[in-house]
Amino acid sequence: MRELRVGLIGAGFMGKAHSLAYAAMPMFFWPAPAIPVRAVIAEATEELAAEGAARFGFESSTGDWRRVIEDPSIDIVDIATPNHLHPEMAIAAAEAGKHIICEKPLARNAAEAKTMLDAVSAAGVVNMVAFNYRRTPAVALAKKYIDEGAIGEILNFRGTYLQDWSADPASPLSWRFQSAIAGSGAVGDIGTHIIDLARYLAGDITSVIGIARTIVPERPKQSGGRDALGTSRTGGELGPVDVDDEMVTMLRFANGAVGSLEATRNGYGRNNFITFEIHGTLGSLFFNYERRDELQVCFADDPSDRRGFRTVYTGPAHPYGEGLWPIPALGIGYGETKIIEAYDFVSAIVNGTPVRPNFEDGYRISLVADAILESSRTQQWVDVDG
Ligand code: NAI
Ligand code: SOE
Repeated sequence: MRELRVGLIGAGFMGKAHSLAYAAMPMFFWPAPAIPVRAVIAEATEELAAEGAARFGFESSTGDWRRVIEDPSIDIVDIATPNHLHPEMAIAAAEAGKHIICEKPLARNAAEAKTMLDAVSAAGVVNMVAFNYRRTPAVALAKKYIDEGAIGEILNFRGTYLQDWSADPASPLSWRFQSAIAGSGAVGDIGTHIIDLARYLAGDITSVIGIARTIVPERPKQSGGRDALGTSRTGGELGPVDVDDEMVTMLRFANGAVGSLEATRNGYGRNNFITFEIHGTLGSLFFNYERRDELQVCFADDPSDRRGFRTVYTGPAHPYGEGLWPIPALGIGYGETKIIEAYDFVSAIVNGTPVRPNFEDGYRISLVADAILESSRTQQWVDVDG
């Protein structure tokens, strides 16, 4: 069976998720399109890289990510570092002819994302941006129902992504609170996930008006480059937060639908509360990632005395069901979304088929994010145009 050699850059939270996905993908999807070989892992230092290789099962390690790009045996470059490093790494990888999967957001802003899109377009390499939540089977099922016309024309998309890991002002000033590294805050970090779902399910977004604001202006400085995601309390010297903590926005879609999005990392009690409710002319769909085996559906032609939301538990009859677990509701997790992502990416390389979301989608999502931030500054509707 064909093998594809992977060079992974970054051994943090996403380094772990992607390594798991490469190892597990053939166990779920068999026969696998190809076997991903965990070949080399790069980190900020030789020590971190060696630790990453030992932990995540890579053949070798390096403290210099350029060695991954220069290695002729590497087929796939996987970028799982903080956002400011994505453009330089992706452009170098494209110029070296590598297939690229890059973590979200594609870059700190749309201008940077465009340089990455141009590079992969010129190189003709397979490219994907890791907005994995659309690969939750219940989300893919919502897409299937919409494409089949089961809820008719879409009228309204309401989306949220609510978390609370940074609600405590004592949680550390990680890279996610620094615009030079992250680009923006809740808008870029989690807002882009729900923008991806809005575009995937309801179509292109044409204009926005929103509010993005910072709630905690200073946080204790953190030592080390890896984000502790609110779990450590350093209590030391404070440094400035120069990104947004939450955003609320209204949307207009190209197909005439309207919608709203909210994102916060300061909503006590909400953990990974990615929800959408979609109203169509023939029915409605509701999804909550915290109950991610379930899609709530209501169809207009249900008998009026039985009308109401009911629950479909995803399983073998649904998207990706052939590779996952044999009984509905055994439990889909975050790991499965990354395994499916790896499967679709590797399949695209082997079969020469398109894969989404690609860098074009990543760029268009960044345009929406930038427009939300601009409308927050101007308090005007802003057109999304690239
Ligand atoms: P993290 O802070 O846990 O890990 C980042 C790693 O990159 C650290 O280990 C750091 O030492 C390493 N790194 C920094 N500079 C480097 C360099 N020059 N060369 C090699 N490695 C370097 O961050 P996390 O959470 O893994 O985030 C990474 C990316 O993944 C970000 O773009 C983030 O937005 C995205 N992400 C996506 C998620 C999703 O659900 N799709 C979930 C979490 C993060
Ligand atoms: C923190 O908000 C974070 O790790 C995001 O960066 C991810 O993209 C999200 O999926 C989980 O939460």
